[in-house]
Amino acid sequence: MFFKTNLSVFLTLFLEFLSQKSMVIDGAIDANYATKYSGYKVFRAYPSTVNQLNAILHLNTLHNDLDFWTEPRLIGESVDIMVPPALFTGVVDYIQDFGIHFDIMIENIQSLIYDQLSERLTATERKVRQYKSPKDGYLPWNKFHRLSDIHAYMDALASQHRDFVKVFNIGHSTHGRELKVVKIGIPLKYRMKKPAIWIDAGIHAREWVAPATATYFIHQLVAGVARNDSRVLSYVRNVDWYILPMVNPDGYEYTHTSSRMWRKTRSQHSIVCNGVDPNRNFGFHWNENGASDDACSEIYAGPKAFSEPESVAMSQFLLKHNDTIKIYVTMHSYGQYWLTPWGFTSELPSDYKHLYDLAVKATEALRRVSGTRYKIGSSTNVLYVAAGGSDDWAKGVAGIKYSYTVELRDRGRHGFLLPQRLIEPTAKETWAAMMALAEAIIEGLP
Ligand code: 0X9
Ligand code: ZN
Repeated sequence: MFFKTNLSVFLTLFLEFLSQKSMVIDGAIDANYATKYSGYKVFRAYPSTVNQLNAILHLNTLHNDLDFWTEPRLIGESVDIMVPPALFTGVVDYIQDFGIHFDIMIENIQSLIYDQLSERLTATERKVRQYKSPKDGYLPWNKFHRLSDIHAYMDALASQHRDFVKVFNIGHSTHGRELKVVKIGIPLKYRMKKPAIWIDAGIHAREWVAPATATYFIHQLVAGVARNDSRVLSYVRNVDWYILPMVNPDGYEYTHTSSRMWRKTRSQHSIVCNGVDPNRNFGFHWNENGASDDACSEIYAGPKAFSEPESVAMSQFLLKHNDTIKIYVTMHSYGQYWLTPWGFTSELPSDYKHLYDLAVKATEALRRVSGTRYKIGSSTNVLYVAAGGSDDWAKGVAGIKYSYTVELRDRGRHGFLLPQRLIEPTAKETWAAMMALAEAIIEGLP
């Protein structure tokens, strides 16, 4: 019933391989972008016995076109699976044969993709956009933006606020796109060092709300200083903020032009399938549990640790600044989890209590904004085992004590296809969590 690859997929990928360019600017949208996911559904399965859990685990190995949005882990915990129309009957039969209960969470992925992009702007918003653009330092949070706009926005802020905003490039993606970091902080006298917070987003291409949220943080910091907000002034006087809103720009652009549900990078280590999961590519317990050797898998760890220029650039920067960076935050979606290391083992780090206490402060501040609840715990214990993640590396190798993966909204109603109207509420509450982190640094972390 299930075949691993088919000829047309192979040919498309091979043609893409032949036409790969070293430098790619914003690409045009493919003709089939609007129809590619027609009829795709998301199933939520509830394995309730060992046998059923094993059946779901086995299903995950049967066909690469079944995209597990969450990994099977424990009896009683749900698993979200995106199923193409051609596999629909086969999957229903399979799940029913094992007596597994399931719901259909998303009836038609393509119509959610359409809804996500077609939400209308108000007349005022349209008017504002006529004379304000990212190049003027304006980026509205009711829209998902292309990479060129995000970068233009960062550059504009740096040139408008030279005294406390700096933008620099820490490397390039496989296709030659810049990995732009913004540093926001009012310098101390004699160029003395201060504690810093690192925030990155967009390591997984399809998790669009994460980079959007990162740019919202940039806005909050810059606008807060511009209006002399005493709280924000204290955050930028006492803390330096390094923000990399787009770790995986090739993948992100690909989700805008070719395949909305793409997760990985766009490198080619095999002629059959592209891309490495950058969050399995970091060199700490690399390619152990929860990662794959199969280039066609969504959790492909790569041919070796740090095979991807994106993970190399980020890790080198973190190592260079690990004397000042006190907190590492990497933003993903979805699920509303505030995760601590470890992701490679179910054992907890010895200082877990400190990490947990700070996570409580952050998620309580977040919840006070509009009631959104987060679950806190170690990645392996709360989600699933997955080695080679950036969070584990940041703690285990770079020695950054407070390392977190934040899985933003929602809990599966829209999954990766969060509507544009929810960008701002998501970003706003998460910004409250970031302020709590800064305050904790200022008060003194254990
Ligand atoms: O699987 C992942 O990489 C993350 N979840 S996601 O749905 N955004 O893909 C969780 C990563 C947690 N950290 C580690 N496992 N190290
Ligand atoms: Zn992710």
